[in-house]
Amino acid sequence: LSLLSELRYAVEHHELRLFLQPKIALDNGRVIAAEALVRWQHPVRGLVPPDAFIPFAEQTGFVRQLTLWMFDEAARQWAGLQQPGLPLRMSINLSTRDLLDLDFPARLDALLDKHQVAPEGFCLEITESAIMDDPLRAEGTLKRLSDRGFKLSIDDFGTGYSSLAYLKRLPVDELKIDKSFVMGMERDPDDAKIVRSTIDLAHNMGLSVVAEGVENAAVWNLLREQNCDEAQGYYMSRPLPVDGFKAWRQRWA
Ligand code: G
Ligand code: G
Ligand code: NA
Ligand code: MN
Repeated sequence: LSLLSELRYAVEHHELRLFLQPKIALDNGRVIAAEALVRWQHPVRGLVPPDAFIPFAEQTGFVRQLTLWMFDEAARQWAGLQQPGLPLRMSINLSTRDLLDLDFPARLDALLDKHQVAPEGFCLEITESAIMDDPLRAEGTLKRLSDRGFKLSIDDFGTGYSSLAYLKRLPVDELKIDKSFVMGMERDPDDAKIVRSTIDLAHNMGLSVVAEGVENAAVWNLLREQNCDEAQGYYMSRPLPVDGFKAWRQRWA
């Protein structure tokens, strides 16, 4: 069986799982968002991590179905994750393929409709490199998504080749500092400078900034001192199945 037919089978037979990892406000410790990350519960191979199939899904174009499955599942779970006075936004990862698909915004609309949820409840994460594959086309899709009310985030910021002049034109709300810089900031002065400058850059452009890859209290504290807005990482929680996430959140609160 080819990997592609196995993946098709996986979607049809409910083998994909949506895991969630919290994004936490550094000033008050509140859980304000959760990033949806896919896992594959394979009947024989066990829980398969996305690195084992996302690159393949991107090459073959299957990733478009995967993104829609993730969005459908996130929208289905959305209401069950809201608490009074504590709205929780869900972040979904997009790929280049989604940005090139002219029907993509309409497909998301249909899923919002199906689950009766609003676009403002979702953040769409896009890597710099996905945008730079076809910047004009990406810009068009991102504008349409932003006009609809979706929040947009630039993922793995600092690792791609986008120019700031170009990013300035995009209707983006958030920058996510790549985890390589965050994980290195305690021991590597260059990483520390990159993190600090990215926080300043984001704020000067009126954007919110998230540090991913926060693995210990020291990094959490450094980021807080530097007025970083949100943190995500193993120090607070690994990506968890939805039930596990809900239980973790009760303990965290
Ligand atoms: O969850 P984990 O850190 O193992 O993810 C590894 C890689 O797979 C990351 O680069 C992450 O962005 C990617 N990934 C995880 N879930 C999704 C998804 O639903 N869609 C896309 N396009 N990428 C994902
Ligand atoms: O590419 P993207 O930024 O979407 O990928 C997020 C990936 O980073 C997920 O696979 C998640 O498991 C991983 N991740 C999240 N927090 C940490 C962390 O603190 N340390 C490390 N090493 N990986 C992390
Ligand atoms: Na991401
Ligand atoms: Mn990232």
